[in-house]
Amino acid sequence: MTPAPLPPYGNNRHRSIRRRLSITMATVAAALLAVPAAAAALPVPHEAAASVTAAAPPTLNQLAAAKGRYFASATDNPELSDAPYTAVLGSEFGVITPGNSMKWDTTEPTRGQFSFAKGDAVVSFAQAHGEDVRGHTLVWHSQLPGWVSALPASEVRSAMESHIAGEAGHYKGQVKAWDVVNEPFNDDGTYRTSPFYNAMGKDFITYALQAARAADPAAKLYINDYNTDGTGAKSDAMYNLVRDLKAAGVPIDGVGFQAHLATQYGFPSQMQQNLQRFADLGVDVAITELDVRMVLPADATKLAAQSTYYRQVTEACLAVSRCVGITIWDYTDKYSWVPGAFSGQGSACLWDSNLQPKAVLDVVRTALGYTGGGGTGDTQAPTVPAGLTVTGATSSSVSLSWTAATDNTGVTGYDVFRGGTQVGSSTATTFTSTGLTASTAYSFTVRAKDAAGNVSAQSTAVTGTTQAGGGTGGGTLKVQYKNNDSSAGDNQIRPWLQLVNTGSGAVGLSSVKVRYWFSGEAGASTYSTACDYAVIGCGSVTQSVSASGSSTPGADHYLEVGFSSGSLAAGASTGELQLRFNKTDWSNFSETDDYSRGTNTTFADAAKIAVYVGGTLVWGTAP
Ligand code: 9MR
Repeated sequence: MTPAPLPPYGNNRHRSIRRRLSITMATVAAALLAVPAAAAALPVPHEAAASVTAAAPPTLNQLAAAKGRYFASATDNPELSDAPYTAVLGSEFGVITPGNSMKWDTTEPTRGQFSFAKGDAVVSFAQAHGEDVRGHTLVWHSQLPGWVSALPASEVRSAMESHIAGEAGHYKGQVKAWDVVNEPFNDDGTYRTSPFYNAMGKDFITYALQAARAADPAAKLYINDYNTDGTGAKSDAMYNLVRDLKAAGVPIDGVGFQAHLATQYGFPSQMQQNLQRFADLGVDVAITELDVRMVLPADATKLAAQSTYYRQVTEACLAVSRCVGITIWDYTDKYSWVPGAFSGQGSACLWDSNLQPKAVLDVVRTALGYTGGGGTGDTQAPTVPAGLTVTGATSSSVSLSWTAATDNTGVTGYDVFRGGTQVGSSTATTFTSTGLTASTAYSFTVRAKDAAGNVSAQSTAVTGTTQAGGGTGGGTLKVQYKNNDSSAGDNQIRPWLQLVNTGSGAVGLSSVKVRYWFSGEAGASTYSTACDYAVIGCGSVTQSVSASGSSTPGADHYLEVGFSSGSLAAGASTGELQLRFNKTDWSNFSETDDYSRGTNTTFADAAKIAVYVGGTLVWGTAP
């Protein structure tokens, strides 16, 4: 295939979008082949050039056009007098949509008396900036003047057809696509009652589409709705409607998916597959009102979800060849409909309320194929997560925690690697790696990421070892300690210990180790150990002393206690282990600062003596 010429940009975008709305598969494929590398070198439209640096990325519409799509924004008439706002509106997008000014209550507030001044202002703005217009909307139950609702049923069809003829006729040739019918369904997939449905049943949709085709034969005709973005009853109802309209030869060119998403409600199920099944009916599909709101205040978790949703919507559209473009329901929080409609929610748009680009804008750019730097200017990676530790293990899982990383725009999450392969992500500073093999050591690292896709280097690795299997259930162990040493400055240390199984299953003792940290002081670096008495028998108790490598005061060595055999039943204790050790030159210790030492002379839980099962820390805090 010979690649087609690049889609025109900048002041020629009008032509590019007109062509886009009837784009063929061949031009999509050619654009995909031809443009990404060249896009970054294309001139920035003059409106943007005044306010951004030479390193500014391509516009959203340029990036989308390189993928054979348009990128659009809603707008509204009061906003058109906000010069900083219109600088972006007029440069970043290939298509704009009036959020209100083509609705029935504005265009025909009194029967037969049309008022197109506000809609015309949006069209004029678009034309002055080389942008196309999506018309929104001809037939909708809302923002409908009272006179329509008051009509006798017998007059509603003619009023509807006159309205469509008047409005779509007025904008003939100036509106590239119309949301002819908006929101015809209830969420359960039944038809919504409205003056139109009440008067004509579902045939009002057919009549509306036919009237729109007659008024402007070149305009693409859409049905548009919300909560049809993923699969479900409402989406099925829309699918069945479009299938039946196509089968009956009713003029329908596209289906609009509003995509008003919210981080607290999850991402629509199978959006890409859903768009594809509509496309397979022989219609275009479009994302028509995208925004992703959240319950305020925003935090890293919500922002990460929002970024993911914007990315997934963009990817879904790009994956469906008949998805012609994406419209965001205004580009800035300054004019978003969300706070007015959902109290306490917001931050739904790509630019903030001061018209500053947000990090999520870079996420959308990246999803559209942009690989260059620049963007919101954020090329700074988060700090490397520190303090990665194993906080627990079962026979099939290892739990991790780490210290939060920091970032100039905020950390949005962490990737977790096991043996060098990413095994998951977390928006919190904890993660549990599951599906592991018993009694096996695994190496873990984590890295931090931000909304612009910058990632930190990987953390220092930590080893987590799963518990032994055996089907007895994961026991939970703790260690208790009593100080049986009357002198903190003599030549022996006498930790008396007992191990307690607080879990609901037996634990095999041979994989258990207990560590008591102390300072070796001057003198010999070799040690002797003794077990004077153990309820379970000193013969099954092992002891050794090792240098710890820890720089924590009082913790340069540890006594490690193990067991050669045996099992500790649920709820059972080993009973006391009367332990003692000394340096081989019998030089004195100075125990008062020893990390694991306590002064209690009856047994008590010891948080600074650690218990490991199969090498994994299950009790206490290691230095
Ligand atoms: O953005 C529009 C807002 O300014 C209006 O107050 C609101 C009134 O219903 O309509 C908004 O746009 C809606 C669109 O026309 C249809 N889908 C839902 C949009 C958000 O409410």
